[in-house]
Amino acid sequence: MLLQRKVEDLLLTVELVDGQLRHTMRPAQEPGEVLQEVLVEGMVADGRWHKLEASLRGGTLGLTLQCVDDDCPSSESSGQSPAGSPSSSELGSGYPEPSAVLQSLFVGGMRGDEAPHFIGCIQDFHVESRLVIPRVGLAAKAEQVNVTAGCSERDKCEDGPCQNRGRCISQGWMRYSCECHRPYEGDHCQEEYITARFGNEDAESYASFLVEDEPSETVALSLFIRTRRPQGLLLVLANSTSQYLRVWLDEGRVKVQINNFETLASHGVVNDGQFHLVSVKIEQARVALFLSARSQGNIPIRNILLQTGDALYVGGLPDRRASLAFGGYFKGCVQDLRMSSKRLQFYPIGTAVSSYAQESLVKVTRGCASDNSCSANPCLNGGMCYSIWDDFACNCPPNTAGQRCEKVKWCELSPCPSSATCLPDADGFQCVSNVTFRENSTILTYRGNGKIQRPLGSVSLQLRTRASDGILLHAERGNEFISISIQSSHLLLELQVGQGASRLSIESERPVSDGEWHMAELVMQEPMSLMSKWALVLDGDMEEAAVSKDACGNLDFLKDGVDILVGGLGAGAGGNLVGCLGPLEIGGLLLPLYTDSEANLPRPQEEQFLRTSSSPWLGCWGADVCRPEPCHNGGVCTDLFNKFHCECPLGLGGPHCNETVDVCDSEPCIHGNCTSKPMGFECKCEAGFEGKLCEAHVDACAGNECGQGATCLRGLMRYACLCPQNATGALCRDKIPETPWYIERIPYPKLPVSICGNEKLNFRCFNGGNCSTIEDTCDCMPGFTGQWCEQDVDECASDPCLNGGYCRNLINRFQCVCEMSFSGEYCQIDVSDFYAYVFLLMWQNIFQLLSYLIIRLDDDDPEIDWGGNDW
Ligand SMILES: [Ca+2]
Repeated sequence: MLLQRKVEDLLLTVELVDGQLRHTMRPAQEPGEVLQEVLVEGMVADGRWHKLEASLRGGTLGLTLQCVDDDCPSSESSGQSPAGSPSSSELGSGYPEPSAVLQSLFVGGMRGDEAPHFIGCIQDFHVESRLVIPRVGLAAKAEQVNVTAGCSERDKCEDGPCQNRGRCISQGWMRYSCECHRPYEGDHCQEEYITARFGNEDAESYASFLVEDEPSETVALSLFIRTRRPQGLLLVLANSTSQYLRVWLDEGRVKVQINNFETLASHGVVNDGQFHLVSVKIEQARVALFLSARSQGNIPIRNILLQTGDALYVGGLPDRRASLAFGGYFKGCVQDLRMSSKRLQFYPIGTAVSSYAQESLVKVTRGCASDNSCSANPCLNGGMCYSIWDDFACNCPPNTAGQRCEKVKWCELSPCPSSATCLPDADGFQCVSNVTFRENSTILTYRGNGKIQRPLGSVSLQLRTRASDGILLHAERGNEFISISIQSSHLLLELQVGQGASRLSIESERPVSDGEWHMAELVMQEPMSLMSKWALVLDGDMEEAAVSKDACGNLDFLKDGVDILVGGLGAGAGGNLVGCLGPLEIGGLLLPLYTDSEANLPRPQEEQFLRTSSSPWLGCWGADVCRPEPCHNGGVCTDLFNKFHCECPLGLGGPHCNETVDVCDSEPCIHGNCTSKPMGFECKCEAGFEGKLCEAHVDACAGNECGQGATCLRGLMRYACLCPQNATGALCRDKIPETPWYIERIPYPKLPVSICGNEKLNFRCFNGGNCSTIEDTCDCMPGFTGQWCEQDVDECASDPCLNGGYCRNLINRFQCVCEMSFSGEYCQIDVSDFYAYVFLLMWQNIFQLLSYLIIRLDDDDPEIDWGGNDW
C-alpha cells in the first residue's frame, strides 16, 4: 500500500499490485466494495524514481505516472476511471481541515492491516498542495513507524546480518535470508543448538527420542560429537523387536552396523577432543558414512524400515549390558543431532524448529563441561597438572619426562661421583667407570641383593690388557661355576651349570692381548630354555661368534648368596688380571664399581648386584713404562699401555736406541736412491724430481721460452709449447701468414685429446694422439708432431706451390690454390690460352640461358626445372 486517505465517507487508496499502480475508491463503511478503480500500465517496481499523481476531479479518479530517473525508458502512462461513476456527484463538495487531512492519511501501510506494507522510497509528497514528506513544521504530529530518512538502495547483505559465519542470501531490495552453518539456527543464525554432556565424571548417561515419522526406508542421521574416549555407544535405532541401526566408537573410529550384520567403519579417528560431524545415510539399500562431509565409504545392506513409535537412543541404552557390548556408555558431548529433516533437541532453543519428542534424558548435563582430570593428581614426581578438556597435561620438572612425569632423568641429578659417567637405564641410572688391575691390587667381589627376578642368560664386559693370561671373573656354588679368563692371549669362557650338565668352554677366535679395548658378549643362545648352547661375540662381530659344543643352564645361581670375583681369585692365589676392565654386566645388570654410599644418590633399581669388597683403583692406567727412561742416546719414549716405543735419532735403532742402523734401511728417499753418509744420508733423485728426499717434481715449465699466447706443457724433464692459432714453431715464435681474403678458409677439425700418465706425471696427447707405452710420450696421428702431438706439421714449409700459388697447410697434406692462369697439383701447368676459350664459352652459355628463361616466362607453363639444367 502506498497511501490511503479517507475523504468524507470514501476511502481512496493507491496500491502497488503485481508491480503496477492501482487507484481505488471504496465506501468507508464497506471497504470490500470497489466503487471506482484506475490502473496504470507499466511496471513501477523497477528500482527507478517515478513521479505519481493521483487525483479525484469531478467525481473521477485519475492517476498519472512518469518515470523521472536518468535511465528511464521514454514512455509515460496515465489512467482515468470511466466517467459517470455512481457516487461521483457527491464528491468534491469541500476540502477537509488541514489536521483532518493528516489524521486520515496513511502512507506506506496501516497498523494492523494485513496487506503488505510498502518497501521503497517516497519523496516530495504533497497532499492538496501541502508537503507531507519530508515532514516540516506542522506535520510533526504525524506518526512514523520503521521509516528512515534518505533512500538507501544498498544490498542488505553487505551489512553482514547473518551471525556465526551464516551465508546471507539477497532477496531483492532490502530483503535477505540467512543460511546457517551447523550447529547454528535462527533468522540470523544467532542461536546455537545446546550441547549435551554425556558421561560427566563417568556417569552412565543416555537420552532417547520417539520417532514420529511416516514409515520410511530412508534415514539420514547426523550429529556433532566430541570425545577423548576411543570407544562408546553413540546411536541406536530400535523398534519393539530389534535394534536395526547402531553407531558406536571402536578404537577411535566410527562404526555403523545395520540389522546386526553389515558393518562399516570410518578411516579417520574422532577421539581427539575436537568436535566432529558424523553423518550416516541409509537409502536405496546402501548405508554411507561421512566424517565432516568426507565420505568414509558405503556398503549394500538389507533394507530397514523406520516407523512411528521406533526409538532413537543417544549415548547408550537403558540396559547396561547391551550398552557394554558396543563400547559402553558414551563419554563426551553431542550437539545438533538431526534425523532426516527433524532436530532432536536435548535442550530446546528459542527458535521454533521441527523436532521429535524427547522421551528420556538420563544423567545428561547441559553444556560441554570437562571432567576435572587433575583432581586425581595424575602427575608424578612434582609435575604440575593442567586441565584440558576431558584430559590433563603435566608440566614436568626438568629432571623428569613422560605424560605423567613418570620418567626421572636421573643423570640430570648428578648422582655419580666425578670419576664416573652417569648412564640412564630403564629403571634408574648407572655410574660407569673403568677399573685397573695390577698383580698386587685387590680384587673386586659382588653379591646379588636378593631381589633379582630376571633370568641371567648373558655376560658382557670390556677389557684392555697386554697380559697373555689372567682371570677376569669367577664364581662357584657346589659343582656349578663360571670362569672367564684370558689364556694364551685368547678369551675363554668355562661354564658348568644345571643338573648333570657337562663343562662347557668357548674360546675367542682372535687374540685379545694387544693393549686395545675389546668388548666381549657371552650369550645363552636360547635364554628361555633350561639348557642351551652359549656364544661368544667379540667386538660386536656376530659373524665370527664362537659357539659352544655343549649346552648349559643360565647363571641364575649368581642371583643370591654367591660371591662373584672380578679381576682374579684373591691375594696370593695367582693368575690375577693385569689390565683394565670397563663396564661388566651379568644379565644386563651392572656390577657397579661404586657403592650407594660412594655415589651422590642411591640407585633406585630394584634388582642390583652390590660390591662387597673395598673400593677399586678407578680409571685405566698402564704401568709407567717410560720411567725410568728406557730409550738411550736421546730417543723419545711413547707409552703404548704397558708397552713403550722409542723414537730413535738417525743412525740408531733397536727397542732402546742402542743399536746402530743403516739410515738407508728406512728408505727415506721418495723418488731417488739413498746413500749412507757419516752424518746421515743423501738422496740422488730420479729425473724430474728434486728436494732433500726427492719428494718434489721438477717444474719443467719454470723459465720456459714459449712465445706470447702459448701454453707451456709440463713434461717429466722437458716442456713443450702449445701454440695459439697465429703462431707455429717449437717455441711458437714463428708467425703464420694470414690467409688472403680471396682464399677460402677451411675450418680446422677438432681432434680428441687423450689424458695419459702415471703416479709420477700426468700429461695429455693432443690432436688425436694416443698415450704411448714409452713414458712421457704420445703416438701421433700422421701430420702432427711434438712430444705430445701438440704441433701440426707445416706441409707448406717447403713452398711446394709454383707460379705464385697459395699453399694451404692441411692435416698431413697441403693444397695449392693456383693463380688464374695456372693449374695442376703444384700450379705447374700454364693454362692462359685455355682460359680465354673457357671464358668465351661461358659467356655464350649465359646468353643462351637468359634467352631460354625469357621464352619460358612467356610460356603458359610457369614451371622451371632448375634441377634439370646441366650446364
Ligand atoms: Ca699440416
